[in-house]
Amino acid sequence: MTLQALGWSFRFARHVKEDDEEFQLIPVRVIAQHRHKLVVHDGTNEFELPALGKWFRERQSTQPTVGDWLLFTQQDVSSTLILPRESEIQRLVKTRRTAQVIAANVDLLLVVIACNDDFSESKLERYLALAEAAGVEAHVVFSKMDLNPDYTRIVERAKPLLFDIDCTAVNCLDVATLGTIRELFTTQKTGLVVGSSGVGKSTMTNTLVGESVQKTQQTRSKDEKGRHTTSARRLMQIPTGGLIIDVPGIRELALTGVAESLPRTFPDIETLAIECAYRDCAHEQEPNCRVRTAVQEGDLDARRLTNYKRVRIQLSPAFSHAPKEIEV
Ligand SMILES: Nc1nc2c(ncn2[C@@H]2O[C@H](COP(=O)(O)OP(=O)(O)OP(=O)(O)O)[C@@H](O)[C@H]2O)c(=O)[nH]1
Ligand SMILES: [Mg+2]
Ligand SMILES: [Zn+2]
Repeated sequence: MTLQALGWSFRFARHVKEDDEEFQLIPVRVIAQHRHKLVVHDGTNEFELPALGKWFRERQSTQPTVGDWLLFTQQDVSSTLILPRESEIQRLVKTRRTAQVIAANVDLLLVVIACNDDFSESKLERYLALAEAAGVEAHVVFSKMDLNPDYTRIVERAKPLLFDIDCTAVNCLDVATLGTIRELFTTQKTGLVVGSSGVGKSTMTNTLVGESVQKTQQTRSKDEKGRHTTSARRLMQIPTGGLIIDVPGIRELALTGVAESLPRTFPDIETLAIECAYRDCAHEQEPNCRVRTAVQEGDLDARRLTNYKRVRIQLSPAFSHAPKEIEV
């Protein structure tokens, strides 16, 4: 494997300074995170790094996480640096009222929705908003197509909400249906799989990654107790290119950053809003609100407007002090 196959590119290389090379700091990617250690890869070898105290005293989001690029030398582990992130996806830890970064430097969010009751328009919109606010490309995967003879009806319901975002219907157990998904990764992209529990995230990941990982896991379980608690999150390589992160049991994803507008997820509403009388129209009681008129005239779904307002509030700068939760 090369550094490029791990996702290394100029986007990260530009942060490496001459000094770093002098100190023989080499780039490594965090491929797994355990309670007391990180597993990093330099393109040739895997190393284990103690989860350093200096990181753990800081805000949790500055601790290295799966997907991070570090500059590291075995001579002096304490001089390890974490490179600026291109993106981060957070999870809200309700009990501790903090956000935990579950993956860094993600290029692609694979939103998995099953072709059954799992689908709802509002859920899809919230996932798309989440990807847009995080600055990450989204692709919608409709799973379990094989279990629903009418699965195209679900896809048809979703299509008007997708605009320039693509979708694919798949059977996660059948590799022949995953060609399009595999293609998305071939430029060494890093993808994170999200979706409700049971929709097929792990099944799709396993099918894409193939036997190699399953073998690794079998080998691990022999020599390592408590496998389940140790490798909950791992960056896995797809043999045809790219890297994939499957997160078990993810419920609440939080949003990083704030988005004043969501032109990609809600282009229809934001285009209408240009014609509202007030520039900061909230589309509530204001006179001459073009958006509300569109609802009254049947050109815009009232449900969609309600969901738009909800997502906007969650992403507004006024909420920026707290992790922004989007229940998906
Ligand atoms: N027929 C069929 N079964 C599927 C498909 N995708 C997943 N399954 C089955 O659905 C069940 C749940 O799949 P998982 O991959 O564990 O779901 P998950 O999204 O990873 O769930 P969590 O880890 O709990 O978030 C398994 O029994 C899979 O075999 C599919 O496309 N078709
Ligand atoms: Mg799973
Ligand atoms: Zn308005």
